[in-house]
Amino acid sequence: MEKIHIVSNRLPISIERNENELKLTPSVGGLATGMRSIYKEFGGKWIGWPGINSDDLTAKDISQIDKKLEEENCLAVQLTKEEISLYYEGFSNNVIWPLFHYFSQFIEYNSDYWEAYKVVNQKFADKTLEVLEDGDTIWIHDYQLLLVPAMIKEKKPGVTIGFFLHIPFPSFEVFRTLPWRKDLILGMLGADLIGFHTYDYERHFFSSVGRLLGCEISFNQIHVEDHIILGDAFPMGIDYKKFNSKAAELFQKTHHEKSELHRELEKYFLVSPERQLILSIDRLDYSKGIPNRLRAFEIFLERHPEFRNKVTLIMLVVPSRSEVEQYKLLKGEIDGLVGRINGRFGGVNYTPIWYFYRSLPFDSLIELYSLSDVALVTPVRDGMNLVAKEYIASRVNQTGVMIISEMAGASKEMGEAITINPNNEPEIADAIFQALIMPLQEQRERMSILQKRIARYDVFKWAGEFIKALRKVEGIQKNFLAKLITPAVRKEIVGQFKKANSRAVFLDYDGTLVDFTTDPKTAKPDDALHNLLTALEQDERNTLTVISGRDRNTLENWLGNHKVNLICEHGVWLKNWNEEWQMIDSINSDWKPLIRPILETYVDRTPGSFIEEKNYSLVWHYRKSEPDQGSLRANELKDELRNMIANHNLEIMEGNKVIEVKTGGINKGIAANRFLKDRDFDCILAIGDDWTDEYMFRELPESAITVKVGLTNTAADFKVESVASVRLLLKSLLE
Ligand code: GDG
Repeated sequence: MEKIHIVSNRLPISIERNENELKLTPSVGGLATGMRSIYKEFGGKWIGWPGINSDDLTAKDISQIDKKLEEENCLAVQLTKEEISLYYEGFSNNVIWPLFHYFSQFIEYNSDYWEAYKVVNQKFADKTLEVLEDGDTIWIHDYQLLLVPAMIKEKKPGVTIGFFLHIPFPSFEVFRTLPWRKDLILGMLGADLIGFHTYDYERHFFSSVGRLLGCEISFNQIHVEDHIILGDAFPMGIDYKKFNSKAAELFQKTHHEKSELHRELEKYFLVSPERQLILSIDRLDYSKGIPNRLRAFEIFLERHPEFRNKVTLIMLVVPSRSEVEQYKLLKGEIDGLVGRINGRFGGVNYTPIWYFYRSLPFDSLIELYSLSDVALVTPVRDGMNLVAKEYIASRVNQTGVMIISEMAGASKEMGEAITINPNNEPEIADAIFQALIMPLQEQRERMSILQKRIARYDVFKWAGEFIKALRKVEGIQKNFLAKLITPAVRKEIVGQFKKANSRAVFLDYDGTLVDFTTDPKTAKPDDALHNLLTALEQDERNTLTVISGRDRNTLENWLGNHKVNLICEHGVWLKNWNEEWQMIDSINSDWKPLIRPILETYVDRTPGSFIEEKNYSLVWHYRKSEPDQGSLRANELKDELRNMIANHNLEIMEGNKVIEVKTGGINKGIAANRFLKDRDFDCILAIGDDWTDEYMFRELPESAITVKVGLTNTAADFKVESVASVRLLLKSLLE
């Protein structure tokens, strides 16, 4: 059976030493909680660190652990204390975590961390390779293992790999500061599908890939050599039913069956029916905005004395990364704030904040969710935040108010919650007030919509959608590889070409015969190209035509000495090699004064861009501009022009980093077919690289052999990767 293996830093089970015994406990944290519900259905192993240093273990312990984990379908990667300190606390939590959560001031750039990160990632990759069988799929999780996809792909190129990032991916301006930024990106790109919680993180990732590697990205596909990688947003869900039914079950219990916590909480409400509880649950982390939340609660109590004695904040802070200095400092800050607020507003019968610094069992968590009137979730950055979703799922009677930070991925799915900016403490205080006075009817209206949404897109749906997308990318890759010219296909094309007695060869120029340069004027043919054309044109059976968007003068200057026909400006002009230029169709250019000022505005607004004027077209080039800004402006420009072109019989052509406006009814397809009219060829070969060439691929006779340069989708029969591969193909026609 085809299995899916999961790889993550921590296993869903942690091993602890209790006196002399090794004890298994469920791991806390978003990833473990979410994935625990599904991994057994995948039939594979879960590979990860069991949470105990291998230095403290004897060989007997290790075999005992392996046996216990085996029963849970888990496989341990053993890590020493030093590895944990450098790879996990060091690189993962002191470099990537702060960087990806926009806390650059906490980053420790330390090359020892980086070296350890590579070594440990390799350990995870090797452990995974040990259990991998043909046909298996791998799903790797999170920021601690960014290099693992490429490490596995290198050894097993055929395996399908999914990767999911549980934390935000930062904007390029932040990501670029990392010395090892390119290595991390290349590591991730070993995967076939890369998932993020939100579209924003996905967008940031694409922008970093584009800026650092300059590879082709179309829609949500990245092309790196002959590998296609799909990126997409999959907002992680929770096991909704588990939370909802547990909450319902707790309500059914009699007074005596209830836990001590449950009874204590109920006692709190017995004093006065006006009493209300606000809940806050997080791992101890600076990204969670705990101090902001406390200060906002303080402002609220200051502004609303009528709520003192009536509102309590229950704050559960789960210990996490307690070895890291920043976390120790944060703990101190929180302790101080809690003390200050309790000291300021508390009394004999009132403690404003009940503060627990520990983790609680699952049932207690549900009791807190079910009995709190408001959930206060205020992270300054959070990939998703599952606590918010769990609170919603646990509200069996559909009351309760959710206050959520707009910086949490979860806020994107919670339009009915009260959203706040976590840095605006007075705004949070207002939100607390609004939540506490919200009528029950309104609470139910909002909560029922939230519940429907969270219930529908639960953790099973999330994982299912991810796996579905992984299967889809396998299909895309197969399709893509099917068109790529392999040595065998090349041989076949050459065979067909050789058999023919008259052959028409249409060649685009930029991006096909020569590589792009930042300044188009410098993209002259080099000696190797001259020699190649000369060799091809010496064979009487070959009719060569360079078909380009370039203007007449440039092409004639560069290629005039060859026995090559020239078609310019996408088909406006034709020059048979031994004749004068002729216009293929009668056209006018009286529209130019109308369009030029628009393009000029875009030149002013987009540094590095410029206008090229051809006889019958105007071109806006943005290759030299900042890439994101260039494509953004290109889209704006297309929109603006779209309204004008219909009235003037114009056409917009989008080439490689160019937008060209030209008279309608002319394109390379029409031009190539006009050229073929009244001539007889028994083999037609056409090669080109961009959208303007797609006209040619679509409109040439079906028997033509069409080849696209580049890896994006195309109407051509075949693809090659680069100008070098075009030259190789042309060279083999001579053999
Ligand atoms: C990362 C990302 C993303 C908490 N305290 C206890 C306990 N928990 C459970 C909660 C919840 C999980 O831990 C926390 O998940 P979050 O999503 O809120 O936060 P992170 O741990 O930072 O998770 C985050 C997540 O990955 C998933 O992709 O949402 O943005 O930072 O499930 O219930 N569980 C128990 N006792 C506790 O005291 N049993």
